[in-house]
Amino acid sequence: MIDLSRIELREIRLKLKEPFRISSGIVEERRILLLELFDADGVSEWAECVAGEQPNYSPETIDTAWFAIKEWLAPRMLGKPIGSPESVHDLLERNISGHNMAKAALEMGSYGLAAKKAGQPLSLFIGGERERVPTGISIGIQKNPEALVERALRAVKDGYRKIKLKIQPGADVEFVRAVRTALPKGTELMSDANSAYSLKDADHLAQLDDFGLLMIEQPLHRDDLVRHAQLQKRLRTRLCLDESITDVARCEDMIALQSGRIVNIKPGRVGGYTISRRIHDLCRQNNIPVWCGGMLESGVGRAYNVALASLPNFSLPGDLSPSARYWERDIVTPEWTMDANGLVPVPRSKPGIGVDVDRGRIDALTVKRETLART
Ligand code: OSB
Ligand code: MG
Repeated sequence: MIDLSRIELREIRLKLKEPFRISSGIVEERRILLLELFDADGVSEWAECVAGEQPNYSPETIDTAWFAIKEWLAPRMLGKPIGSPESVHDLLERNISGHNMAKAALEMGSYGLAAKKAGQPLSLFIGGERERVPTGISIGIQKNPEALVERALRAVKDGYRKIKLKIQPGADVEFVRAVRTALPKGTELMSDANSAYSLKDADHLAQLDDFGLLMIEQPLHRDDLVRHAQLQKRLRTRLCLDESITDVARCEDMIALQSGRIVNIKPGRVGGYTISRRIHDLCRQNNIPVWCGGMLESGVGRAYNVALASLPNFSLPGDLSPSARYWERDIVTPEWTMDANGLVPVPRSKPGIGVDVDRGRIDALTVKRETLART
């Protein structure tokens, strides 16, 4: 049981080592919303809201999430004993549509807190089985194919199990060809368009079939499930949906319509762990592989992704790169690491999220702070 006495929200700024460009926008410095959930028993745990700076990937941003948490979501939880974190999703969903990332931050934080109170590591608490999770890297759009090849080769040398190339019109077929030619044979390669294309581009995208990609992620708009199905019929390469899968029903639609054959599960995008789990189970029943996506999280959000990816049907490498891929220094100890085989260890001994937050460093990075308490 959890019983939240207060929630602290803060925004920290954390500069990426290198700007990250996707088809819909670029980020150089993350504005990260961290939450600290305090239980009436005195136990506390950290959580992260994965909403971005701009409403490009999804309609949410850090600012809309802050507002939604403060005005609508936190008041539903504060000062009301909650039997199990599994009930938080329904509690937050009733008559509040959208705002999945804001909901997910509280919902996953409830799992983190409940795990800590139960004296269990988060991965075991949710039924995770893997002790290490295989990891890929997501490489942003570069100014030319040479720059992309250089980064992809470095990533293979580092041990990453899957190389994902961000693409957009004008930076696609020739960029992917250059990387495929340069990489060792058999390297798992894929691309992610973040909705940059339309069905008119089907013939153009079919050129990517030559490169034996593991999948093409989200070529069309998030609402285009029918059009994704039409596109899938014209491609040999499997489509994977990311932005489109915002709940279990959208995943059922994807399966019924054959809009895609693989799902990228981001717990933030679907409102948290409960729905991630249902999507995971639905996909397992339908032989759809899933993998855990990322949103350039700090070490706190990463803890939740790594724990989720330890569930059994996460059969493909996730976007779960180690701390050093993103930051000069992460905000957690120990930092997230990856071994030479591209495996990230899942914390399996410490209760809760499994990493400590460096409070002095967080304080120094904080630009905004607010305490929400029961009114
Ligand atoms: O589409 O998967 C995406 C980052 C921000 C927004 C959308 C996406 C991404 C990534 C980053 O690909 C993956 C990571 O966190 O390493
Ligand atoms: Mg994606």
